[in-house]
Amino acid sequence: MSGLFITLEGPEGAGKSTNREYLAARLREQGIDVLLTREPGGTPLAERVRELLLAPSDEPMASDTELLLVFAARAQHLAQVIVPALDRGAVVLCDRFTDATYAYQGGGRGLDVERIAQLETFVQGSLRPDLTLVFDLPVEVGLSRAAARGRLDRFEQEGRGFFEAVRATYLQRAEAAPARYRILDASQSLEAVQRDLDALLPQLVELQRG
Ligand code: T5A
Repeated sequence: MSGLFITLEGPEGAGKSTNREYLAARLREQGIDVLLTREPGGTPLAERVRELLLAPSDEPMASDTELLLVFAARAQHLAQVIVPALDRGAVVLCDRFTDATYAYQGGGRGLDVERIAQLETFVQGSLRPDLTLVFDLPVEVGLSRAAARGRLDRFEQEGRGFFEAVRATYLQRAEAAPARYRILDASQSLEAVQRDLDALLPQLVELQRG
């Protein structure tokens, strides 16, 4: 695979969706082939699984069901979209990927990290992101941004402790493998976050060309 796999991560309301568009536009200005996608989702079938995962329901979803649905959607997304794009040499910018599984199902739900790691290898083989941008911000700031948009999805209805664990897991993972992660202060103004992304751009272009 000759492309570059970049993932955007962070707690709720961190600004990933807003900034992925910005980053894609900056990379395209450099003449780079960019594929913008998201998880859960990214293909029609995986988007249907996303609906199952995000829709509030009277029937509680077992944590193992949630974990397996996340990886089922990922298997489809990898086969249909991510791997072909990397094979043709594109930069794949993916809004959430397996770090989110460690953060939400591992940190938030408390599922065994070893089980997540086994599924990661089963579904992805040796494929891992080349670079992960973590949009970090205090939980209450992110939740208030998400709440301002109106109706909350199934995850957004969780309590504060869940999201503190999500945030802590992202930061622990970034600390454990600093070469792969860049942490951005997402509590700043949008303009300031985008200045930080601009500062990262030369590095991303070099990674793609190198
Ligand atoms: N999930 C996902 C798992 O549990 N396991 C997994 O393996 C995966 C892949 C997906 C959900 O699925 C879970 C995690 C999630 O709960 P999602 O829609 O991808 O859902 O994720 P969310 O975090 O819910 O997406 P959000 O849209 O809430 O957050 P974003 O994308 O980080 O934030 P964004 O860009 O939509 O911004 C939110 C609001 O804040 C404003 C924006 O204008 C917008 O209104 N904003 C700012 N305001 C002020 N200053 C800034 N710097 C701002 N940046 C953005």
